[in-house]
Amino acid sequence: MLNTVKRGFTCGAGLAVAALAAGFIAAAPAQAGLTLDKIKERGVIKVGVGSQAGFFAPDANGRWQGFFVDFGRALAITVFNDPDKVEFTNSSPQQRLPALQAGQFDILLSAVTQTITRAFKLNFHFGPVVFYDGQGILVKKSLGVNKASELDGATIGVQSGTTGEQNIADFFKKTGKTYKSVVIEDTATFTQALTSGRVDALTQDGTDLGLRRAALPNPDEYVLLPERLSKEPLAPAVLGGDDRWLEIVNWTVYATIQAEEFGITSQNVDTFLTSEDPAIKRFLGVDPSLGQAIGLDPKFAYNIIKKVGNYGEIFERNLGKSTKIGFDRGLNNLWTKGGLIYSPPFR
Ligand SMILES: N[C@@H](CCC(=O)N[C@@H](CS)C(=O)NCC(=O)O)C(=O)O
Repeated sequence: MLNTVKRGFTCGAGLAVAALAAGFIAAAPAQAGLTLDKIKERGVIKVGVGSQAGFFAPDANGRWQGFFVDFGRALAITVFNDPDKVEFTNSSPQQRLPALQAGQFDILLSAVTQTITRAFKLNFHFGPVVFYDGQGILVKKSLGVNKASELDGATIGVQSGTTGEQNIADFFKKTGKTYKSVVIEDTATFTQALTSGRVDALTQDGTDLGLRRAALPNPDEYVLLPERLSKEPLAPAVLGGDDRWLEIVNWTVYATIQAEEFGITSQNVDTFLTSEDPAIKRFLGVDPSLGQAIGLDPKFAYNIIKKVGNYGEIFERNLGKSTKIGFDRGLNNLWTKGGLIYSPPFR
């Protein structure tokens, strides 16, 4: 039996039902071009984010930092050539999807998994996957469990509104073992549920759990089990119906990826301005024909790389080996290096 402490807006099939009940599905789609007009009039892009150091968190000065935050700053450069014309607002996984539907955000950069239900039932359109994740399970070491398949009868905390709710149910259906679910909305309460002993384990995106574990005073007392229960491709989400806005999101992300493939960084970008390579000339706007043809500042990619950096720099600065988080690139490496990160051509 599921012991549901706080059940609300859930994902997958559950989410569709909850959304229908709450009338979210009837939300009008964004109209072509209007998002950009609205943003320009307002002078700032409204971005919904989570709160998890490394992905998205305010620093000591209240300035938002993190992997997803950097893509928001890149977007502000494409639109305004100013990385600060973006307003980040924390919204829980349960609240953020209806908030995007209600037009409270222009975009979610909050580790949202791209799923078919969210596309068709919620009318969300997804930009490029910026992080390939998979659902994990974090347990107390004292539980003595080394593999997910050894879990039987455990009490497991799941965060409401996440894909994790459905995935964990699927997982236990497959293993034939039992579990008790405790559904929690608030992100701080979620971690406390494990540290206080209210639950034996937490399940969420593996990266999220890795970040939570790293932030604990005693991380060695917790183990992130090796299995990944699902595919969690995390992508920017916008409301369907405004193709131009979606394309601006797409090519902003692609600019960071293509720059890494070219070997262009925030440090060396100016040395590429004299390159004779026609593809690099187009990419950096030295040849302005591309920017003119698409109606963007021909230097938008140059400006992004100069001020925010390429995909690899964004990854390393926020999550990489030089940080205390210390993630490997893994699937999030370039396709030329065995990963899945790939940009279509800039031409
Ligand atoms: N990818 C999953 C989970 C998303 C999620 O909950 N992500 C974590 C960060 S990795 C989060 O936003 N936590 C912060 C919060 O609860 O405010 C989904 O789309 O349902």
